[in-house]
Amino acid sequence: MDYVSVEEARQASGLRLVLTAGVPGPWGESAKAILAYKGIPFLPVYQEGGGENPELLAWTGQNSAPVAVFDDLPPVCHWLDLLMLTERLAPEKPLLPEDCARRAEVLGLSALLAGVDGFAWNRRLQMFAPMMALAEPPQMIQRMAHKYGWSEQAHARSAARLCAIAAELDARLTAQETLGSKYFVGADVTAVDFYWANFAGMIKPLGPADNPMPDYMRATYEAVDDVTGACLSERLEAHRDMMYRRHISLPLDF
Ligand SMILES: N[C@@H](CCC(=O)N[C@@H](CS)C(=O)NCC(=O)O)C(=O)O
Repeated sequence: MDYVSVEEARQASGLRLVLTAGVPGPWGESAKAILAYKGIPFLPVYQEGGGENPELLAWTGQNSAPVAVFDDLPPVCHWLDLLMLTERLAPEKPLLPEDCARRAEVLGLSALLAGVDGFAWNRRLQMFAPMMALAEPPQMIQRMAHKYGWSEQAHARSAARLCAIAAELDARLTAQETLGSKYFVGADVTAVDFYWANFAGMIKPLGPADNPMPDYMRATYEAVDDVTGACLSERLEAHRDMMYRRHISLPLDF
């Protein structure tokens, strides 16, 4: 993927999407998959994972990725605001149901996956742990550990939290099967299907041909303890694969 700098992006109009360059950041990949599904083009903008990213901070008030900036609207960096922006830009391919009860289900399940203290958040705490155990953790890890709530206690409860969320998703799929649906909510694909497909890779990434992530990152993603590994049920994995077959193109490009 060809990235422009923050400075260049600030001069441009239309949709700009700030992404962690060179790696498949799970929140960024979710945003890209949703935008591609909806047919919304964007200009990719460079963020250095774990870096200070001062230009990004000056532009958007924070230094993580992804961030979406459309024309002169305020930058959106939270998964929900980003999803709502895509709904606004391409309402003809909705990923949130109109029906309020179903909409609440999709948003609630999405928050369990993408939100603070959710599945991806807790899996990330686990990924920091080996480096946080070093006498001098690398600066970039210290920075991210601080931003993303790492502590011994938070890490200690991460596997239970991850597994509880995965069990809830598995139960949903089981119930949906009896209704003849392959998706988490209703009969059609929604945002939560996209989040799961992307976040499942934090436990079992797609192979190198589909996901050419750097070796160091693959090693971190694949280092999963037995409890956490067991939460990826066959049913959840099959859902992930179905999403790539039907709705997300491969290989990943980052
Ligand atoms: N703020 C986003 C999540 C963003 C996020 O967690 N980004 C991570 C992806 S691993 C990131 O940018 N990490 C690299 C960094 O912080 O420099 C949301 O709530 O949707």
